[in-house]
Amino acid sequence: MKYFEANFDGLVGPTHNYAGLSEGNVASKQNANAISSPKSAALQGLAKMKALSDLGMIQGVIPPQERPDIYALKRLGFNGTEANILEQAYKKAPSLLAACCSASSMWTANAATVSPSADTDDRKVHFTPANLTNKFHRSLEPEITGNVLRAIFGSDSHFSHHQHLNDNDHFGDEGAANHTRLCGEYGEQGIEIFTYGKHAFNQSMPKPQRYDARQTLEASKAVARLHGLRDEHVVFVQQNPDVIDQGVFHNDVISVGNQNVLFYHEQAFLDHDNFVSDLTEKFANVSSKPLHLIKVATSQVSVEDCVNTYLFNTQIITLNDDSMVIIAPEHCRQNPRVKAYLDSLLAENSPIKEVKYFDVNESMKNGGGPACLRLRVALTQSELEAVNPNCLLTDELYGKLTAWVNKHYRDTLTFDDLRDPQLVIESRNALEELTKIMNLGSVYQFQRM
Ligand code: SUG
Repeated sequence: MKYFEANFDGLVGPTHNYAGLSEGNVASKQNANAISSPKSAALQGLAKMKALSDLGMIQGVIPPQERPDIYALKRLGFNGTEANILEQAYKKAPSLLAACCSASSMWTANAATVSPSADTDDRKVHFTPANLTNKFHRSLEPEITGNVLRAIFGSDSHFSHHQHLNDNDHFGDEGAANHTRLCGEYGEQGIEIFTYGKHAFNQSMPKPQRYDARQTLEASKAVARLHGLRDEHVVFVQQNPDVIDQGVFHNDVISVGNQNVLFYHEQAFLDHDNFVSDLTEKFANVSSKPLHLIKVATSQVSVEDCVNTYLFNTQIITLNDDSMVIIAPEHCRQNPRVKAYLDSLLAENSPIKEVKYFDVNESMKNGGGPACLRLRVALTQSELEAVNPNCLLTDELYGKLTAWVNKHYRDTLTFDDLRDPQLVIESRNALEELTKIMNLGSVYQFQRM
């Protein structure tokens, strides 16, 4: 049987903007109120998807959500016509308007946690949408994410969909951004690493002091239970609270894995030595392949450089010839220390043979690198055949989506533009057309009313 790792990238939505909504996310705060370009953002994302597809990877697309989220504004007490709701929110609660317009569903590493069928008790692929409770603008996403995932992975005999965890900080869950799966081949039993930032019920355990930890141990354990994972195939590890306080708001800003490679910074994990011995032992029980732990020292790359360049928010992909390639943001090439490190990595005898750099600057300015933009789903051949084919990138779909973006998206967007009622109409028209292109059915609220 053949196995694949598919990357499902989030298509950037028509309201992409910089609102400084994410405390603890350095780029989001630094670029607050900058002028965004929704069109360039979406085209940059599509260019990355096309490049991976051209490399022979299975590339999927996850559609954006409906924004402005008029329903959220109504629920919070704004009423009247939609134009009125936007105007009132703009005047009386500008932060709420910004939150309800965020295109943040583009970072699909936070859409859900996915466990492939090789790891689960019932041998189905399991999906749990992330509740994203820690940030208001992101907490608006999970329900529609669930609809969208069902529209893409519809077959009950192959896929199992769970409701997102309880909407409460005790179960704060940020999805695959804090979840890494290591394995020999994608279709073999793997080890799933769940990284958390704090304990919810035991307040005496270490936690960051400056910024909130978004993911709790309790949430990670609940997802592992829901997915039917066995204890011997799961590792729970706490993120180093000090790095969260330096802007590492998700573990995928400081660590990334692929098959038998874990690429990470020496400061990433709280109890590094125990973590490594637990992982090494469990990995050896499921795979005969050697485990490559590529640990980057602070003397090679500082945590600050990691946060500024997203060295670890890279994708490590395996090409058809079994060599591994790092998909990195341009920022890594531009930073001399990080570039020197990556050059030295290529000279080493590791599975990583090449680094390819991509311009995803519109996303980076909100703290989202190449890895934030994708949700990984390891699939068998028959599971792949059960995926909605209109959500898998082909040259034809790429052409259609590029034309769709050029037709519907604005070149620039400022905070003042968010109160424009025309933006609601534009966004709905765009999504209505997109649901037809991707054959999604009625996943959005405006289509169900
Ligand atoms: O949740 N930024 C996102 C970035 C998510 C990155 N994802 C991963 N690391 N996997 C966040 O902080 C900023 C929106 C704004 O400020 O306008 C934002 O939501």
